[in-house]
Amino acid sequence: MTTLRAAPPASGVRLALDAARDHLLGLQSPEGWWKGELQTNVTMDAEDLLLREFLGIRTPEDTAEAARWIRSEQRDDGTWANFHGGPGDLSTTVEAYAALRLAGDLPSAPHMRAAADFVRQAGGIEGARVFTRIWLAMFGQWPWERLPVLPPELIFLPSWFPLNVYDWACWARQTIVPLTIVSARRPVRPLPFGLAELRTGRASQTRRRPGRDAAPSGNAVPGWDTVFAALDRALHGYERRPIRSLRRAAMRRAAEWIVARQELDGCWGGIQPPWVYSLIALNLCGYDIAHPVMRRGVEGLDRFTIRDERGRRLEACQSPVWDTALAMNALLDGGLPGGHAALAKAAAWLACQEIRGPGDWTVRRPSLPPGGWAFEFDNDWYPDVDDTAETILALRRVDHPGVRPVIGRALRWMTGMASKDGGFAAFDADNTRELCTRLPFCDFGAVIDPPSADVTAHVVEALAAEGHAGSGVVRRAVVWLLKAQEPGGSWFGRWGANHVYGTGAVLPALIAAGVRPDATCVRRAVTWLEAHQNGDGGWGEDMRSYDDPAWIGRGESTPSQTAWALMALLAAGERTPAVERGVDWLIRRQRPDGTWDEPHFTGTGFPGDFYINYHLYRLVFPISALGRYLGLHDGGGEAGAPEGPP
Ligand code: R19
Repeated sequence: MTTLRAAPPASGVRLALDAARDHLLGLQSPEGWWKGELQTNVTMDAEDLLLREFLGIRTPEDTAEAARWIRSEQRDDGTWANFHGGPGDLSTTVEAYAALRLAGDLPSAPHMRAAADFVRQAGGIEGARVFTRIWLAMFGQWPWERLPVLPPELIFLPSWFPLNVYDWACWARQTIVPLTIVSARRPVRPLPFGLAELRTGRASQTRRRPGRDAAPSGNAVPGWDTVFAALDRALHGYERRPIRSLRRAAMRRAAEWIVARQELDGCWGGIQPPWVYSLIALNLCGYDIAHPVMRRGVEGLDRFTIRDERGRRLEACQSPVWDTALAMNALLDGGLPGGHAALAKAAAWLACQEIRGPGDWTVRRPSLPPGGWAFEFDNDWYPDVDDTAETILALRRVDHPGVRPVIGRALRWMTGMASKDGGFAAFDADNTRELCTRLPFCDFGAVIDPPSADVTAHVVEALAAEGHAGSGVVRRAVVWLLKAQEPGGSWFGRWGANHVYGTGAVLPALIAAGVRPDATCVRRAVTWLEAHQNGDGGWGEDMRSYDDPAWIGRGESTPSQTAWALMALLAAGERTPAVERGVDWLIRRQRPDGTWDEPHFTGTGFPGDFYINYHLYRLVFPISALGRYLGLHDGGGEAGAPEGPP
């Protein structure tokens, strides 16, 4: 198994690290933050055109540029995928096709014909996700009658009642509230073309997703599908004759709920789905395009738009806080002194981004004072525990006066966000109502936000670094993590791909919390990592691992995943040939300009459904791994660090 290759000489590692560090320093914004592109899939761009068509603001220039991008992402088999190298995705291909039809591409063109062939063979519009069919319904290409109903009256359910809006994960909540308005109004704004070539003519079946819906797991409640199918029929009946005054009040309340949650930059929740559906819902409630709320919303989209030689594309979300925290941790791991000007500037920027007010999380934790950070520039209603943990880890290492009170509030908020079972989720505490996942409406993406191993690990790491390793909160979180370990020794990765990410997060956290490197749980994880190292010395795990267990721990080596595995092994005290080969892989694959290529997506939005290529991951994680490797190597990292500004 182990090839006999000498350990990479420390001087080579240092050179690689310095080049990477310089590259990262060069990417910092004048304001102090870092932000890499957040690349996802063409549903963003297709839906942007459909949104503009719906609102009557679609221009020929935007259309041509977006179409150019969408065409450039089509693969040879005529399909569009949700991640690099992934299989063609039915819903994504339907949406891309519809957008290209808007742009004037003819069904007879070879690339369109190939796409339509795939769509029909993969189940047609009838088999596409609910979101896709809602888009088509808005343009008269799918009957509203044949979509699951979610009535706006949902907004009146009190927060203790099952399926009330606070039972839903925040991203689903913000998406569903506007969609209840849209599906109550059932708008149809016809297109000058049809999409008959994408139909199979068969009845639509509920979209089944491998690994989640197929075989009900132990705690799934049998019979709910039947119950919800009956409920859906009843709601369709109600939809025909709603109680007029109740419906009017519900629409008004839902619209107010939405308007109250618009952020300063015009977005909703910092993410694309709530943003576009909120614009559509408010438009249907009578907000015309000149209304300040609408104008700010549409103009805000512009700041999420990237334009380059391949055309125009939209980011699903932007990650400045996350990227800044990761970049700072990487630079510090890589030996930059805590007093370096770049770090001071970043720390000052992060301190300004602190969330100082209540949000939707307050519903479940009403007496918890605010603190912490969101992922984005503007998302004050939805700070998250993951960003807060990583930001604490970064700020505490920087010599900057004035960050201590910010860290104190963040620690208090983060600690208060523990779920009842001792684990931590991203945006809410105790957001675990499985019932939400059973609704026929919910055939795409996670709709609840239960604790995950990766977020729990980041919290443990931050609390331990701050001297709370012995606290009850950390002890319960560690027990949660130990229970979550897979039989094979790894941990599932909720927000990164996949078991390599989970294990890469958990091992450093357990060690920081005082678990000994020779503990059985650590040894089992080390064994799992070593068993999944590729022959080339790197690590990689394909997104298909979320649907097919045969892919767990398997995939082409990537820089970020190799770095995660290395950080786990280094935390466990490993100084083995496996580590040397991993470090060697990073050094050999580094580009002359100091960064790495990473076409593979290694970030997870929703297991099975939505994936992210965070463009800074290829750089920040290798820097951390190499820096930690050298630190161990030298017995306490004194990497020659430049002083002063970059
Ligand atoms: C760790 C830090 N994180 C905890 C934050 C990660 C944020 C990733 C950006 C997510 O952007 C989104 C969010 C939601 C959606 C949806 C969606 C799916 C199902 C429903 Br119901 C509603 C919306 C689709 O695309 C998205 C992108 C890294």
